[in-house]
Amino acid sequence: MNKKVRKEVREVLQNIDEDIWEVETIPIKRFMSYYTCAMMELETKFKVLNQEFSLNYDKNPIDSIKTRIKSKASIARKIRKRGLPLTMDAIEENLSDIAGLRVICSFPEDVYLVEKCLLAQDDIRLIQRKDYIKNPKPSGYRSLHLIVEVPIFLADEKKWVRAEIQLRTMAMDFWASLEHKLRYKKNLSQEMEKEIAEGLQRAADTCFELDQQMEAIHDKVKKEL
Ligand code: 0O2
Repeated sequence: MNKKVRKEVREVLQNIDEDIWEVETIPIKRFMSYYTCAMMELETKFKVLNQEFSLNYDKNPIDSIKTRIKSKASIARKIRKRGLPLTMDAIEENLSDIAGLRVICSFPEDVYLVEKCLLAQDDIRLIQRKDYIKNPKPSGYRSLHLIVEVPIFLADEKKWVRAEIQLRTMAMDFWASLEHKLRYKKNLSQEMEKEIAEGLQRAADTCFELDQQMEAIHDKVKKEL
């Protein structure tokens, strides 16, 4: 087979893969449902923590929780981009963000408090931790990222499933949501892109300062109580 034909065959095979992946077969449905279950387990853990803090300490460290399951098209894109085969084994081994939770906290100290309480639970395995609050990304992005494994209990087995948790303050979330929208605006000149990136970095610093100010006020209020 010459190079061109080989390339064509490979493309056809890849497309067939992708078509099969998009079909809602029972194994694929089951595979995806593991991630939905892990997401639900984790969401409940955060809700329980918030409830407990609200009862015992009269505070709610968590403002809101957003959850999402990565779409199958997006999983296929990511796995292809990494040059991996589109198989359930490869996906399970290499993608950690199929189940995603975003936990929005009131103050920076709450981010670390919620992290500590979660990781203290004996059914949580920490796989990876990236602190983009202490070490922001060049874009200005701040968040605490945790990859964890949580057990899900099925009818006849216990399965450890991975999920990505992004913990951040409301100010960090406000910045990240808008930056995400603006990043997708295309066809900008290089000069304009640079200007926007600088503007976004300044805005990220403003959000950080706002967090610091609010935390300082919060500390004062706490001392008065
Ligand atoms: P989506 O749709 O949000 O899920 P990896 O995730 O392993 O491919 P990486 O870079 O090691 O790659 O992961 P990292 O740094 O932990 O960041 C992954 C996620 O963090 C991103 O997911 C975003 O949600 C968020 N993130 C990281 N950097 C930025 C940033 O500069 N701006 C914004 N708004 N969000 C950011 P995805 O995969 O991009 O997409």
